[in-house]
Amino acid sequence: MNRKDYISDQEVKWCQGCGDFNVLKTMQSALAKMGKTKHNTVFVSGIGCSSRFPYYMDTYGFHTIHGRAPTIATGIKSVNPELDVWVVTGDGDALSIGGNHFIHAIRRNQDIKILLFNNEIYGLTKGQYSPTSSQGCVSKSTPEGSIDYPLRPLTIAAAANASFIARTSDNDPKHMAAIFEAAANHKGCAVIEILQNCVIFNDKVHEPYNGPKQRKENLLYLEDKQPMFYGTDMGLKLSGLTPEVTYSSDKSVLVHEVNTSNTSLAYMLANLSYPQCPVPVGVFHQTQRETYDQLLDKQQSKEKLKKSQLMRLLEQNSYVL
Ligand SMILES: Cc1ncc(C[n+]2csc(CCOP(=O)(O)OP(=O)(O)O)c2C)c(N)n1
Ligand code: SF4
Repeated sequence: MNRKDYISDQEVKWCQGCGDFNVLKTMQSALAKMGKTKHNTVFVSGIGCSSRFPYYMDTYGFHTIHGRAPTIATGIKSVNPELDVWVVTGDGDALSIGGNHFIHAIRRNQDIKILLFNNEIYGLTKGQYSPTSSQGCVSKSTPEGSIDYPLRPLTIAAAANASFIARTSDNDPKHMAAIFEAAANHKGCAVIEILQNCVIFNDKVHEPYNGPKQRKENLLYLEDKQPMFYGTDMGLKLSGLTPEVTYSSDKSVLVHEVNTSNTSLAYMLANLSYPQCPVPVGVFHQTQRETYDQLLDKQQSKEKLKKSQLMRLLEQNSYVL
């Protein structure tokens, strides 16, 4: 298998230069590298530019209804646990109209991988602000600048106890591919925020930290069991319960732990924002617990057993009450 095997015959309708192209290419290559079969792979999306993704993958796909992709994906995985189920959603799709669905799919730990394309704007509808837009964001619906406090998507994932939480960037295919692979190998609900550029309505919104020249100084590359160093000589520590930047020579620089018993560390990392702090990328959190499809299967097997015992009893023709 190679990338070409995953390219569909559909004309790609994203704007030239849109960050979605890189995500698409990277996913196609990653699936080929992992040897994933097309007939066992499905992409489920909601509504938005990013949600056109399933058309462009030569796998199974379902372009569903606004905000409901995680729920439909939950159903798909429940009835066909053999499938690798990926959800594609935008910051508007997942966090405005779909906020509720996003939370509940995560808390159930259904074995689906949610790719949240965060461009901090509604792209498809031509540039209204979204729940992740920063304060001051001037958009079609906030001509005087947004006064809302933005949501940080991975704080929601941590609050809903996601078993896999990660962040990557559309302009770093190598990093993206590694995260996609880690998510694919995870059994449980994976939430991956992709910092994505909407070249038309919110161009360069992430550039101050993920631009090719800026990322070395401003991204914190998380590595399990490694100190949280970033930039030339900086690190992250806790002062009481508050994260604080410090020099890398400081002995109290935090050491990252991916597999923690709860999502508190992931929540703290997900809440960091530039320019006060670096922007973490990589795997924030990963734990293992039974998934929704496994629990459902167990429950149904028990029910089937009960039913078959009852049927046997009934077929005996005589029984004592
Ligand atoms: C029920 C309903 N409400 C509103 C819309 C309009 N609408 C379409 S896509 C969208 C948001 C898209 O933004 P996002 O999820 O961030 O995706 P992007 O286009 O940026 O990839 C909205 C509000 C709709 N299609 N259906
Ligand atoms: S409007 Fe923005 S997000 Fe949508 S295709 Fe164009 S560049 Fe991409």
